[in-house]
Amino acid sequence: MSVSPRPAVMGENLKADPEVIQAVQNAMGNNTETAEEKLREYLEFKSKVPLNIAITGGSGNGKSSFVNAFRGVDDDDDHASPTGVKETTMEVKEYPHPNYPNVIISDLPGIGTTKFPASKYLKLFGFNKFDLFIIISADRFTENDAKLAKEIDKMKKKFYFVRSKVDVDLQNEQRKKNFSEQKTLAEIREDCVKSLKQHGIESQQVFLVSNHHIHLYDFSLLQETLQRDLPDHRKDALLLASPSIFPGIIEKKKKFFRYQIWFLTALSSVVAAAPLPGLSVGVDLSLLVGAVTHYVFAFALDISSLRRTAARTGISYDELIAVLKSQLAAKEITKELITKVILQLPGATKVIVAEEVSKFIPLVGIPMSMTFSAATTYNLLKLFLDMLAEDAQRISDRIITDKCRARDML
Ligand SMILES: Nc1nc2c(ncn2[C@@H]2O[C@H](COP(=O)(O)OP(=O)(O)O)[C@@H](O)[C@H]2O)c(=O)[nH]1
Ligand SMILES: [Mg+2]
Repeated sequence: MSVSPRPAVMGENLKADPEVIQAVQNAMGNNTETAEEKLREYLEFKSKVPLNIAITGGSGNGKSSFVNAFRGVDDDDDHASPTGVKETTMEVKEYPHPNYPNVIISDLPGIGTTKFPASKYLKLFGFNKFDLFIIISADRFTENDAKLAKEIDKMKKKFYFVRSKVDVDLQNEQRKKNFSEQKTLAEIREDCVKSLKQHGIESQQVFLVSNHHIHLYDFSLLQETLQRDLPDHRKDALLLASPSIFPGIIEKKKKFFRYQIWFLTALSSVVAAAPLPGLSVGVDLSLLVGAVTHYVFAFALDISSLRRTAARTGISYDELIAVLKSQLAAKEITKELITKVILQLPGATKVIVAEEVSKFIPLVGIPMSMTFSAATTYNLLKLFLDMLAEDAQRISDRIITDKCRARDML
């Protein structure tokens, strides 16, 4: 389902524009599925779109650390790519993202380790299954790196050069008089570009990263560049799997889900306006549970993700939990929890969304088959999304404050 057109009017009086209605009707196809199934599939983003990113480069360059950093996994985690170990195996190791297993980061042995020529190396590791290649060096790029890039290019695949461990360079340079971070970074970049030129690769962008400080330097620029270059479906897969600590990612994820929400709402209004056989109008609680669960996972606010974040950052799990405000993070999302949160909404918001909800809630218990109108669904989802995005921002701010403090102490 594509989510490009915007509705003309949003909010209380939901009225989707003809373009959206058309898109929705197209998406509904020949009515073989029920609306609820369609909504569920859409909201829960049954991420089947595979994205496989190959990481390659010499031993010790930070490949495994990069794999772990991107997946938000601590180097000591049971599911981590082991770091600081000399490469001995000749296999590709696949590391699925913990919350989006359709996104796989593959750790390839460095081409130098295998001693194969570039074409054989790519064939041996089945280059076709990879969407793109990231070539990592902790120093200048070598002839092997360049040969590999040229061969990847011949295979019509994309490659990106990453220079890791810039934090180490900066720390070393810091001891000198007249130290300037910008100047040091510019010199590293220039040196890398020059080394590539020497090996026949012209005007290539090089991304400077620290696998231990992924919110700094070019890690997020790399993410943006990959996202820009990927085809539509894979763009979304990469976005959802990207760490929320990258600048701008929370906002982008929020935008992605906003589109989903109005599409969902348009879908409900379309079905309500022109009832199609076999399609139900209501969006029920279980659907909200599915959507909110997805937001929680995308913002890494589920219990397992928060535990992983705690392990990676050294900030305790309890300290992370302490900054959360939404009542939806670090909890299992159930119908009961959603209802409780709705009923506890502050005055004005409650008037907008809870009027309809309270009609359904009798004195004894909560009917779990509660359904909502398009307007209420829209308001509720928007509200839950905002709450969770704010919590994600709180976690991100907490980590960054901690890292800044650690840097100041160096
Ligand atoms: N300071 C710093 N150390 C790094 C960085 N990337 C990797 N390392 C360290 O460098 C060593 C080798 O990294 P590893 O990821 O195992 O490299 P691989 O052999 O290419 O997989 C490990 O001790 C890592 O902790 C980085 O960006 N900054
Ligand atoms: Mg490794």
